[in-house]
Amino acid sequence: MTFHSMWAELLPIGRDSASGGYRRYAWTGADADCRTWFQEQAEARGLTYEVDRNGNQWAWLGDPAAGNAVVTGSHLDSVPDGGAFDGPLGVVSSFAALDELRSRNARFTKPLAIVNFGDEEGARFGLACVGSRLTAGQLTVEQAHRLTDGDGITLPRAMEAAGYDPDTIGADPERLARIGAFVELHVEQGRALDLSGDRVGIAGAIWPHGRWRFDFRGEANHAGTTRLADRRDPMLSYAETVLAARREAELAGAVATFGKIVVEPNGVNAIPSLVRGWLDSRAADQERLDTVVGGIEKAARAYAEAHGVDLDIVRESFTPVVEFDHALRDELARILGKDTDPGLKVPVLGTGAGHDAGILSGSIPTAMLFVRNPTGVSHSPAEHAAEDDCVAGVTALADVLEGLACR
Ligand code: HGY
Ligand code: MN
Ligand code: MN
Repeated sequence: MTFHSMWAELLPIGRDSASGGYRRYAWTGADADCRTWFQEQAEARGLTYEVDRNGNQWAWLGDPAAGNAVVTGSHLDSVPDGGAFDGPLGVVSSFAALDELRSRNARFTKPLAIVNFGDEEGARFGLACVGSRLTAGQLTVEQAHRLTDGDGITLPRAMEAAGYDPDTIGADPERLARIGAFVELHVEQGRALDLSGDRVGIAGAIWPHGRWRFDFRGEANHAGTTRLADRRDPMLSYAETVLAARREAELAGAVATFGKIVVEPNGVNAIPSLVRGWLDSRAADQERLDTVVGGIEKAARAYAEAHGVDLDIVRESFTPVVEFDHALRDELARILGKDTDPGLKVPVLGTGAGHDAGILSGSIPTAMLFVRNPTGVSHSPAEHAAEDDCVAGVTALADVLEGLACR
């Protein structure tokens, strides 16, 4: 199967016809269809297919127990109305790179595996990278049991409904101990490669980032009959906090986003009783991130007090800065630079986006390849990468896997 035909097969799964975006949320029907596709790809290639205790899918070439395995892959789930590339490009490219290596008659000296990590985006339960966090022991079973979607369905019940056993979830050090290196290919979520004129880059670091929930609680009342002076309107303090987030992020050279909001009772003619907003904030270093989030929290408390509104702030997730393994990164640069002019180096890029490779970097050597995105747009139906660049990404991944697993 070519890159093109695999891509075409995945393309309709979970795509909303009105928005053109993807709604592939963990443990839903669209996710199940993506998983079936993964299993079929594994079996069509004679790979050993397995699902680990956290619901991540694996396709093995060689003996999984032999150790020092080279693993590649990414995720197939999406944000609400996400693009086609964030995640799936890495999984499709992994199968295509294996096909390329087989056509080169590559002689593997180590086991090779392709992985689809579950629930990378956290669109349904609010926490990103659940599959890799559980595996790495960065999310406890108790914490995972408390994850609940917007309809009140817990993660264990959602897994069960999708036909998986939630009683098995938990840290999986034995699995990680089998892996010598993990390389994730991903569409770039910025324009650095477009600006430098390169098709492929290597990841240097991931910014520290997190999600905070702000609950502003006021008093529901009639929109027509309640005097302005008598209101305790949480929407006002929420709105002022959104502006403060922008201001604090600009001051610190960071980013801060309120992208999700729940309003109760959510009636046109009712002053809200609750406004719940989620802050996503990221910065190049921890100190800056602390400054931004601290500034936003302080402003939010002052606005809440001014409007007679109660405020609770909960940090729902946090990922510290990730510096990818320098030795592995240099190895990738050496492999990818060997056929080019020594003056032409593969660019090394930092990113504000989180990835399973970042989560696993605390346990095993990990690295990432980025493929050019001509507009930089991501987490949107407009996300795009040219097919030529995707194919260049497959070749680069095949070169890297050959360099790591065939020596
Ligand atoms: O960066 C994110 O929001 C997610 O982990 N992809
Ligand atoms: Mn993403
Ligand atoms: Mn992704």
